[in-house]
Amino acid sequence: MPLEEINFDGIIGPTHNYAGLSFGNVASMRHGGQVSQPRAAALQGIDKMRANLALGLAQGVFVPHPRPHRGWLEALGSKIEKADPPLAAAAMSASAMWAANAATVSPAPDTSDGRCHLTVANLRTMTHRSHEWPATLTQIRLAFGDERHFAVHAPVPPAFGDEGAANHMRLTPGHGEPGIELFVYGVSGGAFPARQHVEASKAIARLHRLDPERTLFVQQSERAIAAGAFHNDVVAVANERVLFAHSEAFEDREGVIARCERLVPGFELVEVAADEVPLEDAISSYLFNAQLVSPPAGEMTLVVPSEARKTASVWAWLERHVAVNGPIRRVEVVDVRQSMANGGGPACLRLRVVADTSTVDPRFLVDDDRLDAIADMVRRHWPVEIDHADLQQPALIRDVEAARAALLEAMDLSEMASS
Ligand code: SUG
Repeated sequence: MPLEEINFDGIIGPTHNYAGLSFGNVASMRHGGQVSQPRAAALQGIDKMRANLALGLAQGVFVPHPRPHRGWLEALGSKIEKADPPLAAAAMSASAMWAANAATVSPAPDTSDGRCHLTVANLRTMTHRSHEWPATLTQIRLAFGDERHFAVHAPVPPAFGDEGAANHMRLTPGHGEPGIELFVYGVSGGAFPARQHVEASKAIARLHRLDPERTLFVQQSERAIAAGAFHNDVVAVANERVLFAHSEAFEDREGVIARCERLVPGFELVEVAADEVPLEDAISSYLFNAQLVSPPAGEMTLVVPSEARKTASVWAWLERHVAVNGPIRRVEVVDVRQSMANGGGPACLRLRVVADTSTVDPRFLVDDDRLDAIADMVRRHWPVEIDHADLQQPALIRDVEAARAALLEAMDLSEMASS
């Protein structure tokens, strides 16, 4: 079987809530304190996966992590029932749903040992995300356990923040061919933290045995981080030979373009100028947090969140450019509003892995029937609503733990019950 791009989406967990935990993430800060709808959120995520399947794309999933994270609270000398509310909220977060932050992936054609390398992200900058990595590592080791084809690395040491594929892009003539990899790091972002450290990016490039000649380290613009683009995938996305980016995404715009032109035959830049779509509109609409995909039988398609349609400058830009000129030929709109309210768009919800599907543990791959079974568990067990003031209620905790256990059983993954 040939190598193909597989999108692994995080199934949105039963504790999805709005606790306003992510400083620098404008949507999370704005929606903090609102009532969330975990069941609707998870069903929206499943529908997005169905849309990928309908395009003929291979689809995988990651399962929600155990929440509350009892082990993390225990290590802090606390318990969910008694923890201070901010600590309890961090232990209840469903943030592992944003699979783009799970790991950085270098496909086999780029690495010197011909295996696909994955390094789990340490996510050390945000408290509620810093404890995700052990469960992510367990899951990635299971899904990509075939060492003939995959090399899975534990996170780089927490001295250097790493946010995974959200700050990594790949340009290639075709997914199964050698590509160039761009690691986008932050230095500062005004009042907001830069989450990706250049030393973490460099370490991953070394661990993944990438060719230094085909590896770029690119600084994210300070202005983008300060405007709320806490990850590069909020202002740029790459697919095959195409880089779709905002003109203010990178600190050294000309340098990035020149190097891509030199290294990628047929490189195409689709750039959105700041005078057509201001950075703030790009960030609130998540125009760039789109899935830019190449369906096997179709034309390059941009899968945008419904917020893009509601933002006048963004929708006008798409109407003016897509299918008129350039390589992006179609736009698909998906509704992931529950995730968007926490700053997670269509691209945040998925991790791209280039692999032969027959080398992946099949329990992590889905078709429409498996999605039906997952949706059934969601409808039966996911809470309809969560008020973040109720995060420590014993009845809610009992329900969300039972919900995850039921899902794992339905997916034949009960061995992950405690991890
Ligand atoms: O890390 N939001 C996530 C959103 C991650 C988006 N991922 C990518 N851009 N790839 C974050 O900021 C909000 C959680 C809360 O407020 O409860 C949150 O963690």
